[in-house]
Amino acid sequence: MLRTAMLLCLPLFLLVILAGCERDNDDADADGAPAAAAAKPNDIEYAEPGADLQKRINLLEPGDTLVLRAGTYRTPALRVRIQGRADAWITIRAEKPGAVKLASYKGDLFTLKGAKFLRFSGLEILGEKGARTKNAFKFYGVNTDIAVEDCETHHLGGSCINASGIQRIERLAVRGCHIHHTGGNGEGMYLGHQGGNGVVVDSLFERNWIHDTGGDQGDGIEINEGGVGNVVRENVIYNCNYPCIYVENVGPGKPNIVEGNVCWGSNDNVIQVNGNAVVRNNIAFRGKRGALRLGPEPEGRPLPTGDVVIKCFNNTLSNEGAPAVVFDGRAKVLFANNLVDGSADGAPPGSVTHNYFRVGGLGEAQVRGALELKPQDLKFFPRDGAFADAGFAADPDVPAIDFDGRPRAGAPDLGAYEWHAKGKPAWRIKEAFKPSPDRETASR
Ligand SMILES: [Ca+2]
Ligand SMILES: [Ca+2]
Repeated sequence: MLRTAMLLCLPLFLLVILAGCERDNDDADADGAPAAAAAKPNDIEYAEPGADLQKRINLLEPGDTLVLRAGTYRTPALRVRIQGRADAWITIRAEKPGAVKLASYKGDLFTLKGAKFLRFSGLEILGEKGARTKNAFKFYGVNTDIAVEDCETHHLGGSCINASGIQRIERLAVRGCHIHHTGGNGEGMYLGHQGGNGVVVDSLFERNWIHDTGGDQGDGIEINEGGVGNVVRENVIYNCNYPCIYVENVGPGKPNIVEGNVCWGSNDNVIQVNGNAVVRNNIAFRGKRGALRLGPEPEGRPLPTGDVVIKCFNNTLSNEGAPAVVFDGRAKVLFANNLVDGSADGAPPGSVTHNYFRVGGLGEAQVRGALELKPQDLKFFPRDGAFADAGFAADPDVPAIDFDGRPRAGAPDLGAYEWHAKGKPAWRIKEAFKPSPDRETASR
């Protein structure tokens, strides 16, 4: 009995010693530098299925990592109110990516409010029968510097990222996530708030694989009014009820960038951009209303104001049964170097120049050639050298690389690929993550 008590006391004793050491260090720090933080080593904590995750999350401090061991965690919604520091992020991650499943009894899985410098990595968040997780990550209030990496979310009653309840998010990064089979409103990511009361800014959404987004709406990635300085790139998005990518901002500010994405299969427009954006190097096809729409819907949306121009360069747009590109007719555009494998609807103010149109034609300096794409085989590399070096160069946002991340040589080409005689893309489009150009180079 005494022995047990001593054993129990021993860790406590060590803790007192250690705490004492920390205090000594603080006292020794005479030059007035911030002391306590440096003295505390970054903790790596482990949790197993059945652990009280809420309690464990509440204890995390700057620099700490909570590692979830393999298994299935069934939990109430987890409130995340913790803050790391720029030099000491807090991480919540799977010990082995893909081996940790999280399901909420009901409601959301993680709810973030006032969180900062926080990373989630390698987690699988799912809805299960009888334990229907709504949103995987639901945001409230103000959150900054949040990363969601290499996670999978699926069969939810909501979205992967739902930021409908925010005041503001700055520097959110969602990358390498596999997002599918959403429910509720059904967006893969719902960023900001329709009408602009709550904005997502300076954020990055890259190399995600998003498909089969359903529910009432089911956009793939939706950035709402007031969101500026965001980058949506290198995502593979298909089978969406609403647009695969929808970017609404019509006001001034840093443009949103939509680039290097491949998107197909929407009951709406495949990509829709309403204003103040640069849209380049994308491949979009098979949309019930259009492959690309530039400008808001006719019904009751605000129009771009002032000098806002939608710049649209080097996209490959293909469609049958509906236009390949739809111009709102009121939103100002600079539309150049695009391969339009189908028809164009509407006539925009602004400049339409150096494009190919398979059906009909629009604007200045149209380029002719034999474009034989095979959308059914996901093949979009043009056969005809007529599109090489035939483009428009006089804008700083004309891309210096192509869809595959290869440098563009000579004058700009038309379409998402830089044409070359070998006629082969670096990456064959498929239902998978798009590899990063770095990885691509490394493997060649
Ligand atoms: Ca929506
Ligand atoms: Ca070229």
